[in-house]
Amino acid sequence: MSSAACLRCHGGGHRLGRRQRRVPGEGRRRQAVTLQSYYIDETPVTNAQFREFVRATRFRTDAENYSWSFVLDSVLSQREKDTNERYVENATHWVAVEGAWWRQPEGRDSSLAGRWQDYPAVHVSWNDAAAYCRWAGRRLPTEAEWENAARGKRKGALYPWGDGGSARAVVVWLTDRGIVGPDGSWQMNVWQGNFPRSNEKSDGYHAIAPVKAYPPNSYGLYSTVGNVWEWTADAWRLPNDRQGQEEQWTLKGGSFIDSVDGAHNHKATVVTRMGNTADSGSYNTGFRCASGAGGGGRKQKLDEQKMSKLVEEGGVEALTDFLKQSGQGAQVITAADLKGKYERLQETKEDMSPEELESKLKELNALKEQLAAR
Ligand SMILES: [Ca+2]
Ligand SMILES: [Ca+2]
Repeated sequence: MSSAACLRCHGGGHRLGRRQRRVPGEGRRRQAVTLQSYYIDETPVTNAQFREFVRATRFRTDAENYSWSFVLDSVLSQREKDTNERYVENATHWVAVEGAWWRQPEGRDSSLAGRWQDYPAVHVSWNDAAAYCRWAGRRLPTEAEWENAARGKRKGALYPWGDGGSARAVVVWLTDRGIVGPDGSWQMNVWQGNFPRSNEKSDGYHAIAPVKAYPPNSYGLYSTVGNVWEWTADAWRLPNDRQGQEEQWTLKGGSFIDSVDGAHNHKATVVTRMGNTADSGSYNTGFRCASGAGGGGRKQKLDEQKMSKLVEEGGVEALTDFLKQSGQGAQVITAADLKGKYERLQETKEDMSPEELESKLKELNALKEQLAAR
């Protein structure tokens, strides 16, 4: 297969998200995780790479099976605009285009001529991305792995190049954050102007950009924030009122339709996230591969993991039963473990409802009593 440059990321602690106001629709933030070392591709999977997979396996993508996919109207030919339906309520700029799939990103009268090597494969669903990874002997990165790699050496930063200073005026704001370099050059592909009707393209691209159009971050990763959304291995937690709906998966980093300040669509940063179903793909959806033993990426001692799961599913009673049955209580929780749990609670409590927080505190206090009773 054509070589995808693969970068090594060292393991260690990572905090998902940022200590900031919750963004509507972006779900819960601020989780502390410990990552094992892993490898991640320097760019999203390109059209040429995806072609090798399809040639080798005769794989049919979800977009082909459905025979259509969503495309932004401003990239369509007049013929495609006239012949296809718009049926996304409140988002009529997304057109359901017959015959749009990864080889024909803008529908039947488009091709990948000139875009094989440098452009990301799009109209890729989670199913398609996972199949590619299996074929390549790789896997999708977890959300924490993706975010950690996108931040590079700048831990806790909102952008691959860091954070910048305070906002004063738009231009200063952009410059401060490194979104626009000192020479006025942009660092990522997002949308400037009045979405979806006008696009000033000051970053050089109206829609999808080549994967190396902008500088890499300190780990050598390109095209993380903006350009195309990227699938991860993590399930998306649906809000309680939507439980029972079809399972969703987490996408990271935003795309070319997003904005620097959240004035329209998402505010594009390394923590930007959304969920979608496994068969969904569109004109701004791609992925990159990872590998390494991390798998789930969340390295925890087995006993602690089991303990958390027991508490989650059956409350403290279930844990007490387990302790009794296993006779290994002393190894299951230590004072250090408990301290760690309190610390993690301190970090994540801002994102919890009062009820959630109260129940967590109750659980921890029960564990404390249990520990004291030994
Ligand atoms: Ca752009
Ligand atoms: Ca992206």
